[in-house]
Amino acid sequence: QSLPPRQIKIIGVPLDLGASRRGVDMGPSAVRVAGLEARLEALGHEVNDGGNIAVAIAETKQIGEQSARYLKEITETCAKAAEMVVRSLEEGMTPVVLGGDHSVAAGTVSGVAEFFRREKKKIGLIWIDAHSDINTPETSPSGNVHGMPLAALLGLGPAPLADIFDWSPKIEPENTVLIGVRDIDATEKENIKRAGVTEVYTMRDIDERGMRTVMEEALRVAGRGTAGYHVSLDMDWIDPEDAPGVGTPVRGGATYREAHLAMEIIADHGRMVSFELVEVNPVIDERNRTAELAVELISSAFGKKIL
Ligand code: 4U7
Ligand code: MN
Ligand code: MN
Ligand code: MN
Repeated sequence: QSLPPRQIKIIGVPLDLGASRRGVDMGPSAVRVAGLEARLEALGHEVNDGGNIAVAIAETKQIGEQSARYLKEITETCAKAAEMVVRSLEEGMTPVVLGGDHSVAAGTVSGVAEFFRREKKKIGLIWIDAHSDINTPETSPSGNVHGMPLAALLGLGPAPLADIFDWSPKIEPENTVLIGVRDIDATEKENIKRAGVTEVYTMRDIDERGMRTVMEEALRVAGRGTAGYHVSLDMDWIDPEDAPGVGTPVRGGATYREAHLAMEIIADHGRMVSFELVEVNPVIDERNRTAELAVELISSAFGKKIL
């Protein structure tokens, strides 16, 4: 049923310090309860669940600077996640990171980039999100670090997150693609230009050109001259009708089938080196349906076919 079987390492990161709405720390649990491990095994993969990384609880910590709340604790968590990702790749396993809020991506992608840097290779990044997450503490309207991970990975800041493993930037703008964006701050538009990212596929591009064309182009760009790419999937990319359990819902997202098609095309290309799924919020979900959709989409990304 699925293409070449993989050894998959699940890494839970119950982090909610990067978002203002609480509850995404329960995301990894909700996705496990929805049956992730069994579904991936049914596809022929070997799955090892590494459990959750220990994360600080907001109530026990100081907020720190309002321009990037809990940046210190988030950086510590991201550094741990990055180490776990490096170790998984060293062991020949494909990391599947479960958030938590999207600030974890600064750790996950740093880990993947660090592993391939040792082989003198670059990686691409497929950022699938309603948002562009490219604010810095200077430009952020909210001070929420989950709006900053892409800026960190491209080397714009915040510095502690950008400098995990003491080098930066982790990804080149020419191998970075954004897919499905529909809510970009004015400050982020400038940051996209400043970073030199040109491959931004908005929901309008998907409407006009279709998901298939957009994905084929995006994967080509992310894969050009790289060892492969990391896929970072923010569940708020999907329309809130189908994914109500997210912290920052935005109307006009990908449909159920568009989301599956995107994942199916990623699986067909076989060049994904790691995957992460973030921002599932069980507190506002309806009977775990967003987590169930998350499991379905991960299955499609790992080779589940209709026929
Ligand atoms: B998510 C926002 F201002 N841009 O910076 C910000 F609109 O990981 C939202 O994509 C960030 O869910 C959303 O706070 C972060 C806001
Ligand atoms: Mn995001
Ligand atoms: Mn988002
Ligand atoms: Mn193709």
